[in-house]
Amino acid sequence: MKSELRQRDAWRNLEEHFEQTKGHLLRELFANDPARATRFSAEAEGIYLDYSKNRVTSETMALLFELARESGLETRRDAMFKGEHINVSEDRAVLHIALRLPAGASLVVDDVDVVSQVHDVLARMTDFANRVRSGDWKGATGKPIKNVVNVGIGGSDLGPVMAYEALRYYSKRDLTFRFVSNVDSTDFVEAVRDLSPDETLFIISSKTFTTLETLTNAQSARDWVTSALGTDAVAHHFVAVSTNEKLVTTFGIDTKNMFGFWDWVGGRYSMDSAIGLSTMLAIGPELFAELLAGFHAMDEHFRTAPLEKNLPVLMGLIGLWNRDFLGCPSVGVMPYEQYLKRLPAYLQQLTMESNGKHVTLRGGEIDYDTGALYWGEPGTNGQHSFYQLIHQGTTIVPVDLIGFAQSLNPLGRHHDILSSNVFAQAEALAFGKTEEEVRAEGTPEHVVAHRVMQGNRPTNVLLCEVLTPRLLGSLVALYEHVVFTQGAIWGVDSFDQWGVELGKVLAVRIIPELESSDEPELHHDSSTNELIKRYRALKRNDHDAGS
Ligand code: G6Q
Repeated sequence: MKSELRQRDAWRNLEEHFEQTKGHLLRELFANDPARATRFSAEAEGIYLDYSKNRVTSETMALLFELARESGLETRRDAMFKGEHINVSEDRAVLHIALRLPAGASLVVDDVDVVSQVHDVLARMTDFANRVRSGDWKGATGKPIKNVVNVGIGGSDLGPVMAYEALRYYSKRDLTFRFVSNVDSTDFVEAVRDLSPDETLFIISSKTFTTLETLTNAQSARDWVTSALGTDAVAHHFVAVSTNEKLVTTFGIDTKNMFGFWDWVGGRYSMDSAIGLSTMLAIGPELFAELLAGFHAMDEHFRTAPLEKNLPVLMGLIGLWNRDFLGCPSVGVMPYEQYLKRLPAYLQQLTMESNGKHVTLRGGEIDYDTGALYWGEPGTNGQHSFYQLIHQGTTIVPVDLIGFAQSLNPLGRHHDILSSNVFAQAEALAFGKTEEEVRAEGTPEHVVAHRVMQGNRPTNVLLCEVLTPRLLGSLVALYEHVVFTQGAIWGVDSFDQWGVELGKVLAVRIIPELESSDEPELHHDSSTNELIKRYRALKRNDHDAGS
């Protein structure tokens, strides 16, 4: 029997509609409707979204809005904003939206006003950031802090790194920022090799304070500091961001140097919580407040704008149409802004950890496609490598092209050259080049087929004025709510991540097998056993013993 979603009238109508319209070409759709660009565009919070170069008609959009309504998107959205426990598999509220509510607002969840909690932590972060930035906070030898190293992984790393890179233009340049995430010792060693312990502050960022990678790196950081400065130095050189007071204390960080958050903030939705402490240290509390204001403005847009003009809803629905009806397995995100170079990696976690699910909220098996693969690189670099496949490959890859009208570092003609590529790529992907056009250029017959570009390849263009902290907040919130929109329709729990657990558990079992000085008895499958034996032999530099 088909799933609930596939039995919905709107879904069935969309299937039928797809069959009738799948031969439509963007060339024809544009030729037949001179107002297409204005009809299929929307704007909010400084982001102009042109979705006209997607394979949709007014009817497609109407059916998609119907699907959203039939699937209860608005009810589920309102439930999130009210703090209901919509993360069912973990029985938690999902309240990253509360992290950016202005002071004075109120949101009572499970009998607690979370907004005042949020602003208490923000006030402590502000005080701390001001002390470090002014040089008032001193290291163990009395020197001010010059270097900040965030130690965290996944949601406790990708947001901080992305935001630091994105807002580097606005950052305090006499502070150096490093981010250590990988348990590969190279990450830590390279991050600190040119730093002095007495001028370095570590932020240990871990929601649970149980994550093996982060605790291993934190321990190495602690050893690095204490071997140079003694144990008392920990209080001057370590702060923690976590929900777990007990384990922070056990690690040796005083809770007065701890910044808390709450179980209702998912890791991948936490860059605007205390996990953003490194961001606040980099750009200062005032610009951090602007970042939060940008998030909040997009939240309000998502909460109140009619679906037909609602940016996250529009992008979410188009993504779903491309995924489930056109059958596109991936989405490329290409920011034409060098400062956003880590945005694709950030969005990869946000989207794929949230919607890479194969069961519904109630545990039913899913018989349609959910989360697409997200990937990307800043433009124009990607154009000189993988764009070939996007233009002429056998897989259709819908692309989000993110452009800005102004550069933060204007230099000669650079910015117009960069931006021309945003528009040119969208144009080329949509309209391609026909056989006749290729021939008309005098192309020798044997290369005509090679030079034909089918076109009809979907893009969204997001055009903004200039990258500011506020704009970054709105842009990230836009994608958060795109994920929400799709998750609500697919009926999945976008806020858990059980899929990452098994590998972690198995690794913990394997660690002693790699470390043991005696040859361990291995009880895995033959492949895993052989790999472990070979690793142990190579580790001893005993090349014959592996097989
Ligand atoms: C994000 C995930 C995951 C998490 C990391 C780090 O949504 O839950 O990426 O952020 O595993 O977890 P800790 O912050 O608890 O160390």
